[in-house]
Amino acid sequence: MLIKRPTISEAQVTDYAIYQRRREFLKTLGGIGLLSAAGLPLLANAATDEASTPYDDITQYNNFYEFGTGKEDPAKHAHLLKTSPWSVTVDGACAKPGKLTLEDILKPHPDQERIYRLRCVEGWSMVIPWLGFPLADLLKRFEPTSQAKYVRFETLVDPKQMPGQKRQVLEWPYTEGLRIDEAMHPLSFIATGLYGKALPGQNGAPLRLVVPWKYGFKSIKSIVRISFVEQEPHTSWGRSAPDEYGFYANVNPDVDHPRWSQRKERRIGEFRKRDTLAFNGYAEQVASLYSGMDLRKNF
Ligand SMILES: Nc1nc2c(c(=O)[nH]1)N[C@H]1C(S)=C(S)[C@@H](COP(=O)(O)O)O[C@H]1N2
Ligand SMILES: [Mo]
Repeated sequence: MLIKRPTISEAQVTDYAIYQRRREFLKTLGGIGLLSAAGLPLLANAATDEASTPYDDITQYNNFYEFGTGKEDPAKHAHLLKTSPWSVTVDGACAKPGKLTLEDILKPHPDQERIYRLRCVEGWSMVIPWLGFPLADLLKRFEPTSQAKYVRFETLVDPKQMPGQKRQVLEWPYTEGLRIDEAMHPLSFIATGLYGKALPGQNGAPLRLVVPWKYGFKSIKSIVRISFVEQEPHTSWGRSAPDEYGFYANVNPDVDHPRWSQRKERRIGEFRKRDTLAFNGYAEQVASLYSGMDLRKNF
């Protein structure tokens, strides 16, 4: 029997094949000691050996409600988003607040690659080769004070560029947050690209958060404001349904969403469902952040 698959253009297949081969090549060089860890940003910190999800799926099956609630809406409408010039306001409990241009934000941070699983709360997942840098490296530049217990992030608001904002499907701006120790954890990442290329609008250009051990909705896109705050910030999803979308949102197969189980997931491109892993497979690195916490209450 033939299984119907989405068609992938020849150019994109080639693109993907070249990308995988380049990775294999660099892995070989690294393996025989031709490249130091420092000279191998592409592979340092690779979080998984699982096959990366094809570029077309990563960029054509998205959640980005600012462009509509359908999975194809972001790819269709993200061309409306103007990512240059772009600036990010940093404020709250820090010694060096300010409004920075995208160039100011990115300049001190050379590209690193991180291959991370992304598990959506809806029950699907992908493996995405991001380009970017650790969130902690960015946050430290602003010298957060001891009052900075949490970090709040906001996405751009502009219904002309983001037509989905003409409807109140969520509270705009899309707002998310992390506890400061989660934000400073080495796995927390600012992505500016994927598959070795600039980040497409539908994936959150020009810069977005990636927190791989949490459900995808924590990984806020197209960030324009970062605030150091003392209280746990409200979030857009938490406001819309507090019983369904908790602040922590750590991937947890043992805690069901009120309307569905979280035991299994469908990896995009695969047929048989996979078991969902505690902390999305990153338990060894992050479980200690939550020692002593009741993860059913703090879902
Ligand atoms: N601003 C904003 N960020 C967002 C969303 C959104 O609707 N708006 N959706 C979230 C959800 S639910 C998921 S699963 C991921 C999807 O990221 P991807 O489209 O790059 O795979 O983005 C998250 N970040
Ligand atoms: Mo999601």
